[in-house]
Amino acid sequence: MNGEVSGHYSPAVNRLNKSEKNPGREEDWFSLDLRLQDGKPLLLDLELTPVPDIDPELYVFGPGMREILSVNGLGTGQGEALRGIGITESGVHYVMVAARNGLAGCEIPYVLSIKTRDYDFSGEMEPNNDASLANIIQSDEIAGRLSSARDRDFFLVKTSELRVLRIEAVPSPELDIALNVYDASKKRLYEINNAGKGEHEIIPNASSREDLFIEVLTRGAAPAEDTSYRLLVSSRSPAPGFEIEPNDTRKDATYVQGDVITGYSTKKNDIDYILLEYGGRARQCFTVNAVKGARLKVSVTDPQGNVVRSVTVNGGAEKKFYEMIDQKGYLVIKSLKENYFEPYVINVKPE
Ligand SMILES: [Ca+2]
Ligand SMILES: [Ca+2]
Ligand SMILES: [Ca+2]
Ligand SMILES: [Ca+2]
Repeated sequence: MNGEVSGHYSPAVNRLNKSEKNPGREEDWFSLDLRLQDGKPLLLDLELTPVPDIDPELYVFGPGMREILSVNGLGTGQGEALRGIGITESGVHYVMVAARNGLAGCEIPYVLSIKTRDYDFSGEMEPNNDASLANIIQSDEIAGRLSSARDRDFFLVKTSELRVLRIEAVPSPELDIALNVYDASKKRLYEINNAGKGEHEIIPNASSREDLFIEVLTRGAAPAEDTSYRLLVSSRSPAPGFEIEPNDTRKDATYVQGDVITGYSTKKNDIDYILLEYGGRARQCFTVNAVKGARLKVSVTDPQGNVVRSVTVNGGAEKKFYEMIDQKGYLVIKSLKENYFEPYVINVKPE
């Protein structure tokens, strides 16, 4: 269904409103009888035009007067919008419009636009403001919107085997976007806020054997008008020679066989431990290629993890050094300056 209704923020005290929270408040209620086809969810989009001196509130209730979502607080003389509200059961739904700043009325009417569309996994479904309400990711690109500075959008990546995920958030030009990633027990694994307004945030290689939650949020002030974003999530199997995060400590080191090691600045100040093991004493030649824009400090350790040599490599350059490994040792790659988009490559060969 698509349509528009209009109404007034009436100046009168509504004596019929006996609610404890807002006694006497003038509220405009609209009912929508929404029917799902074969149980498939619908998305409801609501837009309320601004009216001078009015700070509006917008509510959506489902069958049984269950509150689904509400929005307020953008300010006096502002409109409100709720987009992508998930309708998951058939029945009569209600939309309520009220003025937050008391009972002051206005001659100018508001217009409320009401639209529904099919939920096809290419967009978010609100409410999704905590992990228990996360939208399951079933598409490699999802369009979303941060409807206020407080909006949080959670997405769930389902997996039961080791997968390496590339997660990228692409905001509209005025939006300062940030990402958090949580494991299945809601422990935070990544808190990513490297870039500014309008710039991508990226986690190039988050690894997990179990479900992961991605939270999209803004760290900025109340977002400007266009608060849309795209979330790109792709996943692959782990590749030989590739680091597996988390590997920031010796005990979590990625064990690498073969002579090519590839890894990313996965986050700011990332540390990657790589375990090397040989049958005996082996003098190895290390060739480090840092990607443009990055700066890496690469260290080799003894079997106990004590650093025996360090080199710093700047982006676009290659550095070569030799070191003896006695049975085993670690390569420790510290990101001093990050390029999240492309990996570093280290070749290890017997001299
Ligand atoms: Ca949202
Ligand atoms: Ca949300
Ligand atoms: Ca890394
Ligand atoms: Ca790491």
